[in-house]
Amino acid sequence: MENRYFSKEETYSLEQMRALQTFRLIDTVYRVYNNVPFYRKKFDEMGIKPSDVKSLDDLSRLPFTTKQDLRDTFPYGLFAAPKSELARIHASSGTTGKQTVVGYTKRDLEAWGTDAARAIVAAGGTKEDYIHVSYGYGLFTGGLGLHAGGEALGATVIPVSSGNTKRQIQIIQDFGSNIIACTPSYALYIGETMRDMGVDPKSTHLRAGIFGAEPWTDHMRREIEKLLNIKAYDIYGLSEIMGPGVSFECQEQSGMHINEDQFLPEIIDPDTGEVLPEGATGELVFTCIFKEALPLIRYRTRDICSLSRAKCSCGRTLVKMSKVTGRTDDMLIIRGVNVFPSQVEHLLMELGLTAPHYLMVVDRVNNLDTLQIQVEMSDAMFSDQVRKLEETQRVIKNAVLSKLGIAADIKLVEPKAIARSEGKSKHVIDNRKLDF
Ligand code: DLL
Repeated sequence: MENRYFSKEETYSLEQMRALQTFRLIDTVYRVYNNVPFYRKKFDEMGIKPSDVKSLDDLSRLPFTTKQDLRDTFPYGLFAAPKSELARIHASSGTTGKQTVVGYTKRDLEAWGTDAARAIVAAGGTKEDYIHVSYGYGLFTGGLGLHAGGEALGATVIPVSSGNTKRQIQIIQDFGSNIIACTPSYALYIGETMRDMGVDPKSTHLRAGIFGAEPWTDHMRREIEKLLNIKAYDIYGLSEIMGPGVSFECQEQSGMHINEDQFLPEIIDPDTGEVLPEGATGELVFTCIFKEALPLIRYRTRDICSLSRAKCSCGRTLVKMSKVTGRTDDMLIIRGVNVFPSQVEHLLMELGLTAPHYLMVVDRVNNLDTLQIQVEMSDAMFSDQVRKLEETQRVIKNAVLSKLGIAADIKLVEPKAIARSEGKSKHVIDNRKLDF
């Protein structure tokens, strides 16, 4: 197998990596203590001075950061760089309508380009390739993240963005796309559409795909590989830490190498916060050690996985994380969009048109996620004319689309139709069966 890497750090010895990480961790701790009042207060409360952090072993003494902390300091409270240094803002879904805002300096954007370029190279990409980016462009980090990776590599980027599947296929054929980047479910959909259109995947120049932003299984991988006649690679990331490219798969296709020269990973017990040993399954936590604008300390991703330092046949020494098999919270990822049930509840309360009882039914039809939201009518509404009910449905549908960014089918159901529960109420039925 060909051994090619984008950066020297990918094959550092453990000793070299530890030395770099230690230096960067210490630098980061001073940076946040001096520039972010939130961290200074937390450190002071815990009696930690930046000078106390001398080695990687001191990491576990530092406080955690959560999505709630980002929300409480909305929009820029955790930023460690002055406004004049910011080069870009992105955002991801929040739990109650408010987005989580993240920022980058010029150096951060370059580092991100490096992260994504490493992923493209690990998927066999070279500067000769056409990189077809079908992740959405905009506040979502997918499109611009892979775009930066392609440019950093010196490849040719085709910034198609998502949607209009037939056009995607036309572009693959006409422009000679070699590597496609999108969500795995969209890749399946493109493959199926290609088949329905009678386009032979072997007649295209597609060779590989870089798929992430949502959980997917090895079964889906095989389906995609067959339908598109490519090798399919996983890529992981989250806006709070960087975006796509926090970790990426190599030719071995067994777990994702974490760019640990930039992001220090830990696995913790989500209930106790205790750090777990290598190989244990738990919640993934990251400390950004090479970020200027938003260097989060021990950020709790809520993603469940495990870490491994087993030798990899690709030659990279970067620690690997397993596929993400679940979350410790109730966040759903529907067609690549992060959705919290509490957002739906919040929105229904805000509209005040119906009772606040609802049930989200998620499914996968023809390889595309579908969302139906069943909303209970109030007793008063029950006698309303059909036209009025249709209007209510339309208003809710539009609000879900504009606030949550997702198209949903709204079904009004009779008062008391949604089962009440004595304990935690059940707001979601997820029929997509992802067996890991
Ligand atoms: O989804 C960034 C991204 C874009 C990653 C394109 C890969 C490709 P957010 O919108 O902030 O960022 O969502 C982050 O998505 O905490 C995971 O729960 C989930 N996620 C991302 N990648 C994967 C993956 C982008 N490969 C959240 N497998 C994360 C499973 C993933 N889940």
